Amino acid sequence: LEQKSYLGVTPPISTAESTDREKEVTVTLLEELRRQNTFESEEESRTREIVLGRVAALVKKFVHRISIAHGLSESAANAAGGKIFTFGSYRLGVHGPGSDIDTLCVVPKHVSREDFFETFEPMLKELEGVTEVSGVPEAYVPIIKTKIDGIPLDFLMARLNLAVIPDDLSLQDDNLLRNLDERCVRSLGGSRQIGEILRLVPNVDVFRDALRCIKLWAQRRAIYSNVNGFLGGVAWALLVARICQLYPKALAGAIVSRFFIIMYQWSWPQPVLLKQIEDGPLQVRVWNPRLYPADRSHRMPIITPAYPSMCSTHNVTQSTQMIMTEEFKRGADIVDKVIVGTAEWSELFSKHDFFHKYRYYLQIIASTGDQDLQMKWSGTVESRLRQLVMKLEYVESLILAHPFVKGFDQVSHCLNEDEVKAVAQGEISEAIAGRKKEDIEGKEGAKTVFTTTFYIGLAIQPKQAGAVGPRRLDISYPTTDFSKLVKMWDKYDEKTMCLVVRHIKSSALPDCVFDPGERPAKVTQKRV
Ligand code: 3AT
Ligand code: MN
Ligand code: MN
Repeated sequence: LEQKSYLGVTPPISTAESTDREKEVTVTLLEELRRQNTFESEEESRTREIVLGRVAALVKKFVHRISIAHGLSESAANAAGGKIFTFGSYRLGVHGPGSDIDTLCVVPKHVSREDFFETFEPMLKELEGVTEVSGVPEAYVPIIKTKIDGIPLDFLMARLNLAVIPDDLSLQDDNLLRNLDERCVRSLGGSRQIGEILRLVPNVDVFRDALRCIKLWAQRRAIYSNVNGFLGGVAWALLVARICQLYPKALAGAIVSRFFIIMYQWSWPQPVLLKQIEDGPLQVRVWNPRLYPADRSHRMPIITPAYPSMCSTHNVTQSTQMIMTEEFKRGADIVDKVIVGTAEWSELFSKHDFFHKYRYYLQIIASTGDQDLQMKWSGTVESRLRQLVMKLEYVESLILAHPFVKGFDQVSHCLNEDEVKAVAQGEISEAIAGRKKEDIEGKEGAKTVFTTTFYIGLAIQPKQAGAVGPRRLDISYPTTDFSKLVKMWDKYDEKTMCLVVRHIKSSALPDCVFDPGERPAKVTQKRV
């Protein structure tokens, strides 16, 4: 029987080494990535290692403390162990300056999630160099966010069914998931997926350099965002990893070039897999379009490799798929030119043109009178935006509805109820915009309003030749429907939260969506 000699679900496309030209463009690519400031300094890198060392020791101290409280002997408490695993961009080796370190704390079975928030969190607060600590125990994936020596860290925790967590523990074994709390299974997920990705690529250094390029490109082109229907960090990593499998000997420059052309031509909804999907010991769903209709609706399925395998691109819609496909094409064209020497890598990373591209935009304005509430309300609205995009996709004369990847936050100090109403409608006059907190302090009826404005660009079908009268675009149904849907949120309160959806012409876009000097010259009739 022939032994499989390759990584992936098919043999490689080519096992050839990169050409001399591909070597050259790989060198210039890395130079450009350095110029674009995607790498941290050596000093920051050392700080991270020191912080991680201190954190690893703190986790052991925490497990020791809880063990003693449970009546274990000093030696048993020491042996109980405790280990940290990193995941996210740091573990992948593609983090930039200022990235966080996503850190999973693995503890033995006598240490509980309550201990994590009641004992470990206060221990963190006492650690030298800690500036921020905030635990969110009720989150879907419970988390403690912190900053140590200037480095942001996200802490998750998983309690395994083991009396002792040895230093050489690996999380690869699916049986570790047996009889665990769901939150622990979810917390282990990120780390297990990344461990598997790194095992499934032929050359980790090539993978890292190519992924760094794709990440920067996707961020600059405004298509890096899972919640808005584009791809998140894990999905981009999986795509690059698959290309690495298909060209196991290629250098990063060659991987990037194949990446664009293969992704442009991919026959979706054929899934991208790094290995065959495996079954495992839990009563949980594994991605399976033959069994589950919901999985059949995934347009660009990119499947995580570790059990339980899931689709990392659940949010992709018809519109976002079209936008990404266009970007793959643009990338392929530029990289072709880079290879023949008629373009520079920097062209690949030029800023998106979202706010220049459309004649009409939808503004979705979420507002409240309180900063903390605003975070929750705008987050809820943002998480439902793709529902609006999908409803708009049914509108006949719309070719696509293009959601922008981030909302714009503004704080407005209003003197009266009329101003409050105007701001909530997106009408922030220069007088309001220029006002400071002090200007309204102590004034009766004055109020501060927090707004977050999301944008959807509307590509409208050109008017049919011979058609009579103006083309009508009726989007009242999808927008009303969307408002209703958002307000079904169980914490929605009509007295404190406001949502406005309206459409504007591109000329009415506010200055804050443009970089200084980016705004196209307006045709002004006022100044003659
Ligand atoms: P950065 O370099 O940190 O910007 P990253 O890929 O590490 O890039 P994050 O730190 O935001 O990005 O996320 C790392 C992983 O943590 C990705 C995902 O598995 C998990 N994760 C992120 N946000 C959440 C969330 N809100 N809830 C649960 N898991 C999350
Ligand atoms: Mn991270
Ligand atoms: Mn994080």
